[in-house]
Amino acid sequence: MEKNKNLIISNPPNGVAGIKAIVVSMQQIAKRMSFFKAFKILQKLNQKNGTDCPGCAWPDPSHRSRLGEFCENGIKAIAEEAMDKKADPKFFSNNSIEELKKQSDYWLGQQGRLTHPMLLSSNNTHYTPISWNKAYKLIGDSLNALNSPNEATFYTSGRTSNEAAFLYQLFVRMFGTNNLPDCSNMCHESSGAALYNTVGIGKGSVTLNDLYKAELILIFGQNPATNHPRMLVALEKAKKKGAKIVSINPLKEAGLVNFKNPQTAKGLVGNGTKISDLYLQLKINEDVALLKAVMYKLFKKSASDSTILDSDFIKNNTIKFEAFKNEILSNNFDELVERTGLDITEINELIDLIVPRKKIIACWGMGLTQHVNGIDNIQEVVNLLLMKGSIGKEGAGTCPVRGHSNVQGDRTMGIAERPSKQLLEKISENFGFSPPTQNGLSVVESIEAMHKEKVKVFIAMGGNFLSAAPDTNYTTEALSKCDLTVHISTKLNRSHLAHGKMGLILPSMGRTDKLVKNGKEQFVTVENSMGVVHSSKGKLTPPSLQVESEPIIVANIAKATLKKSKVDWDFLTNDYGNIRDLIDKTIAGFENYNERVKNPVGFDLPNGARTGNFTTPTKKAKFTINKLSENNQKKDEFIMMTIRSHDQFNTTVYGLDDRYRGIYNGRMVVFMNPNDINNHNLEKGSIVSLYNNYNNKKREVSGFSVVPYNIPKGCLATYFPEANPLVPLELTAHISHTPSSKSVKVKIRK
Ligand SMILES: Nc1nc2c(c(=O)[nH]1)N[C@H]1C(S)=C(S)[C@@H](COP(=O)(O)OP(=O)(O)OC[C@H]3O[C@@H](n4cnc5c(=O)[nH]c(N)nc54)[C@H](O)[C@@H]3O)O[C@H]1N2
Ligand SMILES: Nc1nc2c(c(=O)[nH]1)N[C@H]1C(S)=C(S)[C@@H](COP(=O)(O)OP(=O)(O)OC[C@H]3O[C@@H](n4cnc5c(=O)[nH]c(N)nc54)[C@H](O)[C@@H]3O)O[C@H]1N2
Ligand SMILES: [Mo]
Repeated sequence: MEKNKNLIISNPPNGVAGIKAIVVSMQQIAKRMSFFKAFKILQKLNQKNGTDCPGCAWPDPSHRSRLGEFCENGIKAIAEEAMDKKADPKFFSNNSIEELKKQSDYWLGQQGRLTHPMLLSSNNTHYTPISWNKAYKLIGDSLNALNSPNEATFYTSGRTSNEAAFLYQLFVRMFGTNNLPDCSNMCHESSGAALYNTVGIGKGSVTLNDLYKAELILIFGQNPATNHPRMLVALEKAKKKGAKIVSINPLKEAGLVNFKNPQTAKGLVGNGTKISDLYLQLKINEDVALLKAVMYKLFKKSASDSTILDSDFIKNNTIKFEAFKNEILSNNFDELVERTGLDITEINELIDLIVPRKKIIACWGMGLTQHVNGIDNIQEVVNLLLMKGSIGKEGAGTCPVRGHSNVQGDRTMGIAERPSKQLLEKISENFGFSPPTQNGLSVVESIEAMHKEKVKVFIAMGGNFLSAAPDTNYTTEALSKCDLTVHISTKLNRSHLAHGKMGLILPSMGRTDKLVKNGKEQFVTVENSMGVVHSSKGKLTPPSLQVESEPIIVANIAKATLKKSKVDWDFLTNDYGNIRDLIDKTIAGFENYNERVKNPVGFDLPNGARTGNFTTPTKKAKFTINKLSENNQKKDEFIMMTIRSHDQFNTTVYGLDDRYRGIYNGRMVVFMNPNDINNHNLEKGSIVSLYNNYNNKKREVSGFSVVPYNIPKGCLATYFPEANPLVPLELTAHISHTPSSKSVKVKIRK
């Protein structure tokens, strides 16, 4: 078969950022908006009292760079959200659904901001304009026609503000269901569940200040140069203060090798900072084996050196230590090492770094959470920290690096399909109704229920459910079986094309849009990855007068649906401070919300694990026993991870390059070890199909170009969402139900 002539495969660089990052950012802006508009928003981006970057959830330092407190990918997020082009009613009349389906995700995104509410009525070929009032009535009537509130499901993506999220969950519970799946289900759910079980809070424990004080930082399964670029600034600072950094990742990610800080003059012209002191390229999903091997050796060494483990901490602050220790020592060390694919000397180097240090931070991303044993991965990381007494004190602790800019806040506001008893009690107390107590549906469960026609109305507050979810073909079928699908969105995406019998697109404001209500400029609030809550105010004129804010859309859906409601929805949306007053009364940690959020740097939410006051039932942290991954890869099978390129934000594709991996002008690629390429009689650029047969269902994608890459043998990497048709819906993590999109077994053929 012919090769893809447009695709350029080159050697990945030895480091990231520098002047090139600034050049690329400027090009992205030039393509999408005027420099005047860009300047207006960028000078306020992530500044105190400014606009929170809609991109990732990395926190802002207390001192903000005057050169600009943002990164290349933040600029791309802004340029994409605030682009001048518009997908208006004329665009929809010129393009049928069938025509739009043929276009790429990149093309769909480049058509511009949505400007008007649009309806796809039964059997129509095009979306056509509908008034807001008619749209709200259609939603209210459709919800009220259901046999039970559980026949509707209400998705949330992590850019939604605290105010919108709080109103949304309140409305959904007043309507009568806990069907509140959200993007966390596909993301850090495993972190939340594992941390809650072991240290009593489903969030990370560290602050930026802790990172600067750490002696050792372990980075598992994360690619910060692309996904949290400003984390590299913090890592550089930590290094300057003496921290050692270890990266544990099957891929050699350039940003974890060397970083030239574009926020400093030195970073622009100098050699940059070496980030990782040690880089362990283990096989996909063998983190538990590595951790067990390390802890095995720590126990052996501690027999003759009592300073290695923190015995006082273990004795006073933890439970189940003996059982854990026995399990670790029951392993065969050599077998563990063998599984990792690493050399024993590399593992010994890691052990040598851990032995003398007590202030250890573990950071992680999707490389740990998106596996069947996602919870085991994270609990095993916690075990290591507990052994060393590395939690609940300065410079030490857990650092799950969250995805969307407010994904953590949405959960705090009650977007949860399995809500806590406390939350339901507070809602009942404050709003005079009994919220449903039965657990609701997660993302995967919602897809199954839609497919079985048990859920008939699907409503999404942001996101791109279809492209983000696993098993694309099955999920398309599931959505198309609904009576009504509703998307509250800023931009056109593939989910709008996988509509139910009727489909609605409701155009929403984004983080950069300015909102004035009754002559008063409104702001919203968000929570970053380290539990700091702060305000965010948009600066730009919204793309059309028809575009509405998320809280107002929720309030109007509630008014059109709920026959009697004790909540005065108009009062709440007349001034967002009124919503915050309700949050203040309902959600723990938000006392005096409106006052405290006036602080330009925001305020910290309570975090027991941070101070060593574990909020578990026993008030102690818990050691756990965790399973190794199921290691039954057949001879011709590969384990495939699905990851992000440098030019995308989840399903939003900014461009076709992945500069830090040497790929230009194409996304349909499969990264492969050169030995595997030879053994399969393939070569650089060969076009292949990837397929599997999980649960006797045939799944296949084709047209992928082979890229020789520094990746362990037997492992592959592809981009999400292109490879999502291969991710089996049923293959999910224990307890958290997170799709296992980092360990998909596949076979390859020409
Ligand atoms: N620009 C940009 N920023 C983003 C996003 C984006 O798409 N674009 N997405 C946002 C969201 S929602 C999220 S959740 C985060 C995602 O941020 P990341 O978690 O950094 O995202 P991934 O690209 O999925 O990369 C996961 C990393 O895990 C590694 N990995 C895969 N399998 C394993 C394994 O078994 N073990 C180990 N140790 N490593 C493994 C991969 O090589 C890769 O480096 O970023 C957020 N920020
Ligand atoms: N195979 C595979 N699948 C994955 C992953 C993976 O690593 N591999 N990662 C998973 C992860 S970590 C996540 S978080 C999910 C992401 O899943 P989602 O959160 O569903 O996806 P996004 O791509 O972030 O959503 C983009 C859309 O959100 C809308 N949008 C953007 N900003 C706003 C806003 O301010 N308001 C509103 N109302 N709408 C807005 C736009 O219309 C845009 O098209 O994907 C998951 N899927
Ligand atoms: Mo995510």
